[in-house]
Amino acid sequence: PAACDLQGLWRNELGSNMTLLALDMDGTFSGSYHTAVAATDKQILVSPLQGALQPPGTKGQQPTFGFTVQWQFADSTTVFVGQCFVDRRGKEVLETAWLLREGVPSRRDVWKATRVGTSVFTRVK
Ligand code: B9F
Repeated sequence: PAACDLQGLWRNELGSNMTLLALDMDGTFSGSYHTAVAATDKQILVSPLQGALQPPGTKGQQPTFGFTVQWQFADSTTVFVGQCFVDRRGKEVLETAWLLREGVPSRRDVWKATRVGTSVFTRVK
């Protein structure tokens, strides 16, 4: 199969949408993230992301990547790491894991500051 292309519009199992822009020369990229869920009363805002893609090796064309989302409506940051897989029909999926760090008022609250999960993105466009 052809190499995975990160650029485009992706959606995960929660209904969150993200747009990844074209890669820079060095494999870094930017984009935007529109989360479908937030567990807060604050209004959800589309938030910027910055990432880096590992160049695909000579054999595998299913590269790993990471990106950081800087939430615009909370003192919180989510990082995603993942790998882009392409099946024989050319369908791409991003298999990811994430860590969400919530801003807490003091070190006493650090124990509850991190959430973890996995997420699968499929291409919308
Ligand atoms: O809901 C998060 C938040 C941080 C502090 C107040 C609200 C920000 C959005 C996170 C979205 C996550 C999910 N969306 C998605 O597509 S990122 C991983 C999941 N995948 C209250 C305190 C900490 C969380 C909620 Fe908050």
